[in-house]
Amino acid sequence: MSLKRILVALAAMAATQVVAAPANGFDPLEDFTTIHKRGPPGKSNPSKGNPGKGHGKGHGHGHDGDYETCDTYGAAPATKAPKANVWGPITPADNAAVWDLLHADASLNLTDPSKAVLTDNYVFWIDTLHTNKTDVLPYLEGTGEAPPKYARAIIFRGGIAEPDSMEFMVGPLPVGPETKISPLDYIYNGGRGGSVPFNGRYFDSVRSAATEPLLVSVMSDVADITEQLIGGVFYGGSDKRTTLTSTTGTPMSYNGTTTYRTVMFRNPGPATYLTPLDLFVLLDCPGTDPSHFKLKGLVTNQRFFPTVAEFRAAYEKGELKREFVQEREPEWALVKNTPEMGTRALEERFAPQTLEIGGKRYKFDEAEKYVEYMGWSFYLSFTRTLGVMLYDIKFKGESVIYELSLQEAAAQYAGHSPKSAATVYHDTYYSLGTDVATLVEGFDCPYGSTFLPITYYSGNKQVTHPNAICIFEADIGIPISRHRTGGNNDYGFQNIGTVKGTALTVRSIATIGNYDYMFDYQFHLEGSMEVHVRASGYLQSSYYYPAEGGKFGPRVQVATEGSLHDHILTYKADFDVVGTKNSLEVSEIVLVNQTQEWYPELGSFEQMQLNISTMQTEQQFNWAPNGGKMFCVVNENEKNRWGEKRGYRIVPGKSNIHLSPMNSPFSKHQSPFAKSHLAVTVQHDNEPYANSVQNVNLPSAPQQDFLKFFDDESIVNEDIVMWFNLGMHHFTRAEDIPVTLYTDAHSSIMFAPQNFFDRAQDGDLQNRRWVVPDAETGELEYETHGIEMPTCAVELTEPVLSIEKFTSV
Ligand SMILES: *[C@@H]1O[C@H](CO)[C@@H](O)[C@H](O)[C@H]1NC(C)=O
Ligand SMILES: *[C@@H]1O[C@H](CO)[C@@H](O)[C@H](O)[C@H]1NC(C)=O
Ligand SMILES: *[C@@H]1O[C@H](CO)[C@@H](O)[C@H](O)[C@H]1NC(C)=O
Ligand SMILES: *[C@@H]1O[C@H](CO)[C@@H](O)[C@H](O)[C@H]1NC(C)=O
Ligand SMILES: *[C@@H]1O[C@H](CO)[C@@H](O)[C@H](O)[C@H]1NC(C)=O
Ligand SMILES: [Cu+2]
Repeated sequence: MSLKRILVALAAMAATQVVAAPANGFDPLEDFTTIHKRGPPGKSNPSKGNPGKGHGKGHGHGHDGDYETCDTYGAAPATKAPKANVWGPITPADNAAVWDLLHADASLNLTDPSKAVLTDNYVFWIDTLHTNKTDVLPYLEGTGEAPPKYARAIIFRGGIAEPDSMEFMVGPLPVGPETKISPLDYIYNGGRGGSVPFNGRYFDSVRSAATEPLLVSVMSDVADITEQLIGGVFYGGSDKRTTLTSTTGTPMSYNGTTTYRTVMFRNPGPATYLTPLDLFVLLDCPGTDPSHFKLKGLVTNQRFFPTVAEFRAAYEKGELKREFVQEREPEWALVKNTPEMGTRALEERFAPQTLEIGGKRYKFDEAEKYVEYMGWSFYLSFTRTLGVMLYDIKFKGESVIYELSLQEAAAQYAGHSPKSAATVYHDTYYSLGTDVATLVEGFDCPYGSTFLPITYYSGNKQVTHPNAICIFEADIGIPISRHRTGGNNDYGFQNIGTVKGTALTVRSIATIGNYDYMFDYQFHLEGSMEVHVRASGYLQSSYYYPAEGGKFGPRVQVATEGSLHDHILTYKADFDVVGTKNSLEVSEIVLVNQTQEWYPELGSFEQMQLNISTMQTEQQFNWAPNGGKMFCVVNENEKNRWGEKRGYRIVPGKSNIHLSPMNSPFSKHQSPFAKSHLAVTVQHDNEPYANSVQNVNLPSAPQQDFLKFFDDESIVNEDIVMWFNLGMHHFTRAEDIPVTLYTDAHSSIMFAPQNFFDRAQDGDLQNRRWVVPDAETGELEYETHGIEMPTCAVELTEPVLSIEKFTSV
């Protein structure tokens, strides 16, 4: 099998900018030796410390000094992972072999997906199956072999007596005599195992193509009306006369016994999501026989017409109006400079940057996708369904989290129209990992970041997106700790201690249709870590109906209303705080009226105190109002020097919300994971995922029901898993145009050591200052630990963006 490499260069700009060089006069890059006394800035010779390595471009130019180039682009120093990455994706060779094995199996009777019709059996996708933790732990402890990899494969079976979608596990890999294809049932609790009824399964291009003739016939019948009413016509997606785009959201079924399709029309073009039109065509399209597909009705002007005849009659009576004309030109909705908005003073200057000018301070094992940073270590994995996943997260050699992964990116909309009222998205349905792509260096991630590709499989081919994940250490803009000790001397203080604040971030952006979700895992120097998600990209908006009075969102364009919706990002954090046996300690601030003997004048007076308890059983739960409950994952068997249980606190961050609708028919039983802020369960190999990728179409008969995880098992001194939700109530606004802003659309959570250590883990950091006034002279003495400011020239290069595809032939 040979690999054919197709390289599409999007842009290859070789411009080089020299952005930092010693200025005339005071030299900010001046040699900063161990003790620097206050006084006139000493004119010492520029040091040649930290010559550029790897990417070294020789000498900087254009300034008096003769500086080496900073190591901004240097590769992260190599390291060797202590263990093989047993969580990593299956290899391209494994994928191809699994593909061949499936197609060689006569009982599966598979058709080439590119030629498939509704009544064929064909592969939907192949991905990596999670590796059972029970098998991994002995390997990590050195008492067992590395567990083998397994693939998971979803097969659409339109060709069997009761058509469905069926999932299989294939392994062990690599494919050999032991390899078996077996039903993948054990991860699903809905009652049908890996089988999804045909009417609930993913609505792929084959199903879409099968319903297109009905849609085209309805829309052709009313083309004269749509031209007047919404300014366009639809004769089919590939018909040259067509001037509209059609789109369908999810869910498309309630319990898998039928399929309905709610078609919405928009103006085509890059800003299509912002140019919705006031027409919906509702189709019933159950089963594999298109002769059973029927029109359910048309909706416009917020009125429902069961038949084309009734629709036409209303139009001919002059009852249907176009109140607002939707924009057809996309210019106003593009993320590009808008000169009409004017300019801002000093905007022509190069913006501040975060650069790893001292050379990278993290190590990377490229083969095992293993990172070490300032005491932290972890492995990366990736799947087409869930994107980037982290495993075996340790700090200073002790385990903190076994698995940290996104489980679902859900959204639910509201509105008085068939589309906005009925839309619930589960982005794993769309294989959100496959939407993780190109990051623009210097903008999406700092210049000089480490960029990694992602690979997934499309049929028997591998698809690679280069520059899809970035890793970088950045200045967080605050010291992590500092104190100025008050002085009884003439200088006002005795000392100032301040510790440089930086953090390592692993970032990816998945553009799932309209939205660009940015996923960050951030590691702080003192042992805490944060998970952030931000959203940018286009609103899924609605046609503007003034009669609603803004209750589903404001008008944001002539004919466009921002639709109210919730975003809920569900994560799994399998904590293993110094081992697998953990408990969840809840410390609640309670108010008590009590007396203290030495305040007889007060009698009984109010105080707060902690009511400390251990949560007993699996449950979903919420953050307390006013932050009144602290949740800590503790190890009861491990105490710190002070006798306290060692733990990690789950610290609320920004916008820690859960899904608002609790009883909506569109999210009733297939989205329970989104309906609480937090949840805790016992780890089980058959409960690796909160959701299933085809659940969204089964709101009343889910394939996977997260609620079934909660069967009153004890969580005391057990291997517990925390689930948490990040997100936002998307309170849409004019400033969502052209796209939602990452600054505001941001949610986060933190995990911070809580008596995990005997003291804060900042004492061993050397990038700090300890400033003491000399007792005699008052001159300030700075302790710098010999870490010198690099005296080098920063040369930044415009990134070369590319989309690479590797196709096996
Ligand atoms: C295999 O599938 C095709 C349709 O793709 C069908 O016509 C044929 O009857 C099937 N063969 C068997 C043995 O089921
Ligand atoms: C699905 O829902 C329909 C309509 O409510 C009902 O008639 C049918 O029994 C349900 N089927 C299943 C399998 O739940
Ligand atoms: C404390 O006593 C005051 C006065 O009687 C009462 O209003 C308050 O509710 C009490 N607080 C608590 C926590 O019991
Ligand atoms: C302390 O917490 C426990 C467990 O939640 C609860 O049963 C008890 O009532 C609380 N006590 C006070 C004083 O709030
Ligand atoms: C993982 O564990 C489950 C539950 O014990 C078991 O059914 C399944 O076969 C295991 N998977 C693999 C790949 O060994
Ligand atoms: Cu939104």
